[in-house]
Amino acid sequence: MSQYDVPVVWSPTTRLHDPHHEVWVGVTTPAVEVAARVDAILAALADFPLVEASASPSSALASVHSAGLLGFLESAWSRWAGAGYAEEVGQDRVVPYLFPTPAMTGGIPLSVPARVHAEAGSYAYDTMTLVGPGTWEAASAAAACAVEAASLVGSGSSLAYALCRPPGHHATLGGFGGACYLNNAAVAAVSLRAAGHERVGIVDLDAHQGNGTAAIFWSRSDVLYGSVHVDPAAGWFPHYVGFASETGAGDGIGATRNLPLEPGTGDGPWLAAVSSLADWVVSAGCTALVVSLGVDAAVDDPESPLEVTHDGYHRAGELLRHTGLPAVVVQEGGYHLPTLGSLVRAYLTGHAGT
Ligand code: SP5
Ligand code: ZN
Repeated sequence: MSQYDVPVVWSPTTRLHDPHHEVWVGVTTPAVEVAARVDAILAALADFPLVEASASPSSALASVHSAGLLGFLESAWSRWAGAGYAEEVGQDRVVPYLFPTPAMTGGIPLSVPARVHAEAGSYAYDTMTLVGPGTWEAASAAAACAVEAASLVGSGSSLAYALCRPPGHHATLGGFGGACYLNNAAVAAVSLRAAGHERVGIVDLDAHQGNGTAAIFWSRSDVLYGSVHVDPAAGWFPHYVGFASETGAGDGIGATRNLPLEPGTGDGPWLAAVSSLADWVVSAGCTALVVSLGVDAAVDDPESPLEVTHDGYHRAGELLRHTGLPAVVVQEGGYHLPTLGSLVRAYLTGHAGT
């Protein structure tokens, strides 16, 4: 199989979300998950066949996210714009203000707050993941790319790539964060389940553990989640989860695997972890694969301290090709624009066997 056989499912609508800033430890900093990422990846995949997504993501989204989250994301920007926050306080994106965790509420039943700047904290779990004009449209279009790529694989293609952005693996059933709004990999997995695959394996190569995907499938045995990522115990996002001790609950006991690595880890140990996850999904009887392809584990990436090379990503693609499983590759992170496209290409050509 060559690159000429790997469909790149994308949508121009994904460019509509362009967060110019984020808020981190109270400081406004430039956004890294920018619309230019789409074009950096497209440019590097110019000889792959392009497919513009036209699928509806609604039913897949309803099966992985709460109605509350979907309704909030769809309406938040127009509520914010209509309430005049840009003019009155100088903030032109939806930013949470307080978080109704048990630390605040102590178990008292909650009411829905009157103002959108208060309600945002019911769904946003960090201050870095802002909602602006086009965020809902772009995130929905990214989910549509995942549905369409899964549909190609569900109907017989061996490999399809969904150029999803904003990314998705930090989005939970009822929450958004980590630059993610809707969980594209989870959408791909449930779409493959609906296409008849009894057990689907997700292998997450992003530098950060995909806490959203892990949480969505935490208690399920029909979708396995395995991740290699920088050790949260070394002080990295998502900080609270992503530890090796987390292996699932209930029906999902044993269906989650986290392989954390020390900052500074390069190709050798990273590929050993990828190989272990590849063997695991095969031995567990998965018949289809979803790859959460973050390329932010690369050495030049500004958002992670892992030191994987282009050759490492190419070899990771080869390792997952050797599972023999049909695969949907979903884009996650990767923030170094000069190398982003070539890293994605390195992975995909490895997975395609070219
Ligand atoms: C999908 C994905 O890769 N999400 C990344 C989420 C982790 N972001 C953590 C950011 C930590 C603070 N970054 C400071 C840089 C200031 N712009
Ligand atoms: Zn990441």
